[in-house]
Amino acid sequence: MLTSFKTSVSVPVLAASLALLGACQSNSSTQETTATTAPQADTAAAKKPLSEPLVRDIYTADPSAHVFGGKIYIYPSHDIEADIPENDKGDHFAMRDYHILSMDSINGKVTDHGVGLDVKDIPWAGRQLWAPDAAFKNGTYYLYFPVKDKQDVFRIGVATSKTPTGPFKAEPTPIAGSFSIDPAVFTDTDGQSYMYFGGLWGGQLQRWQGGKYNPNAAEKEPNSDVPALNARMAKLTPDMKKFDGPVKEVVILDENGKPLQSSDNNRRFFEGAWMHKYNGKYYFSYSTGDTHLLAYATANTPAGPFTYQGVIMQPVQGWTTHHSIVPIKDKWYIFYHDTQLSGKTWLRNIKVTELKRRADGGIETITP
Ligand code: FUB
Repeated sequence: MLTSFKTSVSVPVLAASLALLGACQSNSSTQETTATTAPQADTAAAKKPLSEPLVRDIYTADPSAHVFGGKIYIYPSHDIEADIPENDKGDHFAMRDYHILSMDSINGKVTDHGVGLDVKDIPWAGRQLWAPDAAFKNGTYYLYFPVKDKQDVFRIGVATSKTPTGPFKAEPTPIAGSFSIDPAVFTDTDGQSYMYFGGLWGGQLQRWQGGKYNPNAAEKEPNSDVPALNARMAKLTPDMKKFDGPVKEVVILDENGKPLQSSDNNRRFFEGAWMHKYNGKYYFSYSTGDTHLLAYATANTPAGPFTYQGVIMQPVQGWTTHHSIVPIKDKWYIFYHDTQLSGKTWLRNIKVTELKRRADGGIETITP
């Protein structure tokens, strides 16, 4: 069960043991068992994480990084201690605002620009400001954010600013037709922007079968041999504030061209979508949730269908894993988070490391 797993991996040694084992595991209960019986090999390496937290005076997570005007801007969640017990719906992630961060270079100083958007300034919002993303077009910066509305249903909103660090002003209503969590906005080389979004369990995606919210639907997706529930994507209008056309499913196929199954926890989409383009190919990357991997699939068009390719990052310390991938100068970087500073799954810290590719464009797996 999710809650007990979270508790069981809150120390670095077990997290590193999981990292060695992650890709071979078939489901979350296997992972729990393996984690508690894994030999503590490689102890020295296990104690040293691949990279250090970018910020230490506040807790940050879900980093969406972008380069605007030659500078690196990071749009993370701002984790807080709300003293809410952990559950599978993620109520303990009770964030209330966003702090926007910037860096002149990858190893440079990180500046915290303070609160860019507060939940109290979003007219339709109820609670839980989760993973955001940002975009720039026609002289305006856009901040996309998931938050529960006053009926406790996750929707996606947009706020605008003339500067990348805000303050951002939220539109009076959520984006029409939006639902669930974790918006990631990708602008293609032809200028068309798309939003990828969705998340299972606490992200409520499984409650949106047939395009309508069902408050009585299960809290989790079916763990059986039926096609997996997919992330969603939609074109954005030129003003970046609406969906331009229908919401579509981001279908991920296996090596035989069959849709991934719901029971395929090591490969199916769970949350935390990201899109980037490399050498003309579209790379859709995401978290596998209860198996704690960052995985990716590729396609020849932004709408897919995508074909599963492999693991980008083995499990980090903490239950959630969430990332963004961005080119900076002549290299590619992955921004991600773990719980190195707190050991608590809801108090995370963001990090960055280089993303390396094989000659065929495949991504080398990172052990964090
Ligand atoms: O930060 C809250 C949620 O945790 C995010 O929306 C998910 O992607 C996971 O990182």
